[in-house]
Amino acid sequence: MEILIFGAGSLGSLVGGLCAREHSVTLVGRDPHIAAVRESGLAVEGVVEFTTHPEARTTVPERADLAFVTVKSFDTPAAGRALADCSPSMTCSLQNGLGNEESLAAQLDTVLAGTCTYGARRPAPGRVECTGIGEIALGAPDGGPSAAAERAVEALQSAGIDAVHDDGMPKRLWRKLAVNAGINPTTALAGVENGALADDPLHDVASEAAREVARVAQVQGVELAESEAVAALESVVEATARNTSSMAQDVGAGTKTEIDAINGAVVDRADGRVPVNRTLAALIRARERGYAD
Ligand code: KPL
Repeated sequence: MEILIFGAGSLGSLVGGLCAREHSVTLVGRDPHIAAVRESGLAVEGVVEFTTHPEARTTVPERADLAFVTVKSFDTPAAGRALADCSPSMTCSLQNGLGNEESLAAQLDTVLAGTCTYGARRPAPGRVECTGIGEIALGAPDGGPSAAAERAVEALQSAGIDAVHDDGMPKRLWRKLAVNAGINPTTALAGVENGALADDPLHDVASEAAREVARVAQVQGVELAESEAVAALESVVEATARNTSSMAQDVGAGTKTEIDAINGAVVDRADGRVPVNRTLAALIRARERGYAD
């Protein structure tokens, strides 16, 4: 199968590297990483170790059977426009936040929702470290069976990736949103690793944000209990205790965050009943406005 990875950051490079053990893979991203992969291949390190030689480009190729979108959520509309040029048979979002699938579906046919719990880090151009084996779940964005998701899961499994087809993706996406809404802004504002959220008072703030997400999900018809959202948050805090969340990395580097697709998306769908998410979104946006100073 021709697999295209749009966004060769840490997660995209890891998924692309693992897929390249079985499929023809094209990584689309930015130099200097792409130039390094073109020159010497992609070194996958950590829990699994091998070097592979996917095609590496800064623009999309002519065709693809399956595309994974792994860019930041604010770049999703541009990803959809770029991918429209090679019209993949199916496109799957493996991103943070809500709204990515709708945005891709405005440009592309057969869009799938996905989540990934593999851990990845990109220590240097041309290298990606697998920090933990996890699972990729794919399915129709609105739930229900999907023949396309079955085909995509088979392609991942044939490359040795733990992958499942989930016909309940809306709940999985809201549960992931609860985790990100709790962990990402609190770690970014406090400047701490994820594990710091195990203790009060940060635990209180993060778990209340997750509870609010569960309440909004319920209003949207998704049966996510508050206790399940908090349990998911606590298990990710424990499993990723030594990680710096993506938002903490963005704030540390002074780059744009995914606040709009995470806490901002909760506020937009909530009609004013989410004071913790509203406060966290306002504080992160204030930090972003202050970057230039
Ligand atoms: O998805 C993540 C992120 O940092 O964006 C978590 C799960 C919080 C891991 O750090």
